Order: sequence, then structure tokens, then C-alpha cells
Amino acid sequence: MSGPQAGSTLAALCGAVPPPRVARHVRLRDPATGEAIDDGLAMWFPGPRSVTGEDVAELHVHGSRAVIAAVIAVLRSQGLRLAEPGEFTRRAFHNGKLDLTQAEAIADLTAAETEAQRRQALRQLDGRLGALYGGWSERLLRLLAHLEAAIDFPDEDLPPDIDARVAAETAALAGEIAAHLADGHRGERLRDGIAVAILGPPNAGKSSLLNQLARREAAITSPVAGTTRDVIEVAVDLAGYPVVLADTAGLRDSADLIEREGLRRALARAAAADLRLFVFDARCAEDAAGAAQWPGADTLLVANKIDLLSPPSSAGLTRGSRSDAEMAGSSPAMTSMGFAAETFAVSALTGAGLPELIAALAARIAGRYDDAAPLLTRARHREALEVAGDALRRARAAPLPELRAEDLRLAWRSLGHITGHVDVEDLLDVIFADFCLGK
Ligand SMILES: Nc1nc2c(ncn2[C@@H]2O[C@H](COP(=O)(O)OP(=O)(O)OP(=O)(O)O)[C@@H](O)[C@H]2O)c(=O)[nH]1
Ligand SMILES: [Mg+2]
Repeated sequence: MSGPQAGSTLAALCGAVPPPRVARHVRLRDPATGEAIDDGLAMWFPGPRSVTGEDVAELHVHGSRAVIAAVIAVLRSQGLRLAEPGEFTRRAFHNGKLDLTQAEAIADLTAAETEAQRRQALRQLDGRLGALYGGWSERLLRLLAHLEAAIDFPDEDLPPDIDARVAAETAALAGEIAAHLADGHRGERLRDGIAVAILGPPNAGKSSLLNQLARREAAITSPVAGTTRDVIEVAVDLAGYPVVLADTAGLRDSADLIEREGLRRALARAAAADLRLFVFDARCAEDAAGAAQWPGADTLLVANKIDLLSPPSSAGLTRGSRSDAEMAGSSPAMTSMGFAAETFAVSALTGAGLPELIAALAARIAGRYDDAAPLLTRARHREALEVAGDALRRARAAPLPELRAEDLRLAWRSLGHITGHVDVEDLLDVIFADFCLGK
């Protein structure tokens, strides 16, 4: 419960308000009838030292439907209503308990499905992102204040090099924002999922690999080449990282209209993906050449069906067994075939080599996307930063101080939209704090 009624309601239900921030064992009663509803814990957080900044009361009750229904009915009879989605966080924001990036972090924490998402949301909740944007905002405000002062009070005793300082600081800010924007969408990827495309010739076992990584039969597999035609997407938790796997149609020229469309989609997905797994049949090493279309460290080669390379009887192919992993890691057959170092030998049938492949993928993702520094996490932030960056660039080119100030104001407002701090009073405060003008 949050708001002015929280205390009186708590007293009505529990008989008394417990001391602040102490959990009390209570018998909850319907104040109208005196009937006992449940046995639980009550806590009292008088504002402003509470999560919303208002008076807050918490009841810890048994979670059964009957208890919850009875408690809610009694609370309603006391004039309370259920909070709307996000209302507690919204009130906390309005009461200055957190900025908008932290409010978004709470939403992200609530929705986090993987370890990496949880860590990133927690970092954002710590306020590091807000502090970064807030810092820029403050510098911009100071800049603006100096410029406005020079415009409005040209006769006053202002530092002579003010123009040069404004220009240098504008350039510095523009540079920092540009560098933050050019982050390869790392934070957004960690939040929304890293796109990994599975490609390769028909029948190589792409869909089988997808099913193994997703740990379910998401895609149809069959010995018929050309089984997959459309892109099949599955969101998976890959060693703690959110990954959107895309299985694609086999890469081959075909007269078939649908297969040609499948090929087009596969190529488009490969181009758009953050990482690629190029799967080929380990028995046809020459197929690996198809991966040349996507050079670089973003493409991992996966030699599949290694169970067919050695006599099945001697391989001891039990899924996930130690001998499997060892075999996959250092298969003499594979090394003698001369695959590049980045080739992972696996069997999508037995699961051999998959732990190594997953570890390598996770390591690549960790290296590229996981960062302790505050990262851009939302398109909303990116848009606002782009507007701010453009405005700063315009400000640098503006011929008149008035135009420059207008662009700086725009940039500052845009930054303020990210954290939710936009107030002209801020500007006045700085102007009057920095300069004792017109006293
Ligand atoms: N022995 C063996 N068979 C495999 C392995 N991986 C896949 N297969 C079989 O190979 C055939 C093709 O597998 P899919 O996963 O459908 O291959 P794909 O690359 O998705 O094929 P398309 O969708 O047609 O491009 C199926 O019969 C699978 O059971 C493997 O590691 N070992
Ligand atoms: Mg397939």
C-alpha cells in the first residue's frame, strides 16, 4: 500500500502500526466484523524513506486465492484500490526516488529471463546510465547558461574566452555522445537478444542443431534436402545470454519458387545477424567454402555429423558424455581434414561437441556485448541521444550565438527526456548561481 491512507489502513487491519522498518507478526482482521483473515507479517515505511517516497505499508500474507481475495476485499472496503501496472515505480519517479532510466531498469529486471539481462538491468538500476546522461545534461546546462548570459548581458564582466570555451565543450560533448551511440547496439542486444543465424548447405543439420540448442523440437528435420524453407526463430538462454536463434533454408540454387524465396530470406537473415553459425556436413569438408561469403570472427564454422566420421560402435556416443566432448574437441579425423581453428566439430544427433560450441558462442558474446560500462539499452534513449547529437553538431556550425543557444537548449531537452528531468527552472538556477547578474 502506498499513499496517505496506508498508515490508517494498516492500523485498522492489524490493530496497530508497527515501528518503522520492522517486520511484525500480526493477525489480520476485517475491521468491520473483527473476523480474522490471516496470520502474517506487517511492515511500515513512513515517507519519504520508502520505495515510492510516500507512506508505504506492506503485508506479507499466505498466497492462497482465498486469503488474497479476502485481504483485497477488506482493503477495498477501506477505500483502497489495486495499483495500476507500474504505478509504484511511477510514483517513485514523481517523488524523485529514481529517474526514468532506473524506472525502465525495474521493468527490465522484472522481465529479465537470462543472467546477462538481469545483470544489465541491475547496473542500470544502480543509476549508472542515468548518471552518465545526467552528467552530460549538467555540462550542457552550464554551457547554455554561459552562452545565455553572454547573449542577455553583453555588458557584464564575463570571461573573455567564453566563445572558445563554449565551442570546445560543445565539440567534446558531441564527441562523447557519438562514441556512446557507436557502441554496436551492445546494450540493446543484451536486452533484446543477440541475433544468431544458422546457415549452411541443405541437409547439413541446421534444424537439428537449432533443436539441440533450443532443447526442443522447434524445427522440422528430415533427410530430405530443402526441409526448411522459412526462417524459424527461437529465443534461447545460451549460457546466461539472451539469444534469438534463426534457422534458415539450406543455401542452394533452385528453380523452385518457394525455395528461392527461402534462400533470399536466409541470406537476408545472415546479413542482419550479429553472429553466424555456418553448418556443414563434416564428411564434405569442401562445403565449408560456402562460409567465405561471411568472413570474419562473427561467423563460426560448425562441422556437423561427426558421429558418421568414425565407426559408431567405437565412439561410445552417449549424449553429453565425457568421451563425447573429448572426441569432439580433438577428433583425429577432424584435424587431419585440415579445418580452420574456428571450426567446431559437433554432432547434432548425439550432442557431441555442443558444450564447446555453446561455450565459444557465449565467450564471443561476452567479449563483444557484455560490458560493465553503462550501455545504451533502449531505442528510446538512442533516438533522444541522436537528436541531442544532431543539435550539438548544428550548434557548432551555427553562425549566431542565439542560434547556437537554441540548438544547445534542444540538445539539453532531448537528454532530459531520457532521464525525465526537463525543467527550465534548472536553467535559471544555473544562470543565477554562476553569475550574480542584475543584483
Ligand atoms: N548422423 C547424424 N545425422 C544428423 C546429424 N544432424 C542432422 N542429422 C540428420 O540429417 C538430416 C538433415 O537434418 P536437418 O536438421 O533437417 O538438416 P537441415 O540443414 O536443416 O536441412 P534443410 O532444412 O533441408 O536445409 C536429418 O535426417 C537429421 O536427422 C548428426 O549430427 N548426425
Ligand atoms: Mg532445416
